Amino acid sequence: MVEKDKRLELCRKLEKALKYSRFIHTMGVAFTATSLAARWGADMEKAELAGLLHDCAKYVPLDEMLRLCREANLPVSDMESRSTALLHSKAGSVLARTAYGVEDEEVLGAIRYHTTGRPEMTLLEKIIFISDYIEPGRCEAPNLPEIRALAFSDIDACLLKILSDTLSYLGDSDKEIDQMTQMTYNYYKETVSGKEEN
Ligand code: DGI
Ligand code: FE
Ligand code: FE
Repeated sequence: MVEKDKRLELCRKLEKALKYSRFIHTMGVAFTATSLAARWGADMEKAELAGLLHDCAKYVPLDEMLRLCREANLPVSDMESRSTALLHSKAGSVLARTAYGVEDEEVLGAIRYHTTGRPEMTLLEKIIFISDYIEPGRCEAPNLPEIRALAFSDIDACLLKILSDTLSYLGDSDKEIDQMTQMTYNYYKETVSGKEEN
């Protein structure tokens, strides 16, 4: 687990950077991520750290997010350049490094891909993506009891269900679908159904 003093300092800093409701969500993600890490054999300290920091850039203004990504040489798509809802994850991975001193690439990757996922996610990336969706404070998404159970029984099937429900939700609300979200869904649709056929 994250060392005690470091964890206290990090939580204090996040409490100031986030709205109270977002801070509580963050604690829920960190807690859920450590539970999933214990279940699936991932590094619990990395899971906790990535969970704590995943939304660290949530309230950074869009122009500042763009500057962070530009300075870190991270490419930003057209759609991302218009949306803090999408860009906060990529910008968050930069801020985690520059403002919170995180150097671990696995942790930074889990922050970077927590909104859209990506094909061939690492175990830690899957854990943060899923924890963000199922932490105890989340209650609006459909199928949560089924998805929460799947998170502990079949992690890839869980991932696919979240991606499929997210695409349905975005389609129903006439929201533009990010290329990476679609690519992630396509990839896991193939791998999960491929597994079922064997
Ligand atoms: O930051 P959180 O609210 O905890 O959750 P998040 O980072 O998963 O998602 C932020 C928002 O991004 C959420 O409202 C869903 C949205 N999102 C994810 N994929 C796409 C998307 N929005 C659009 N327009 N297109 C996507 O492909
Ligand atoms: Fe987020
Ligand atoms: Fe989140």
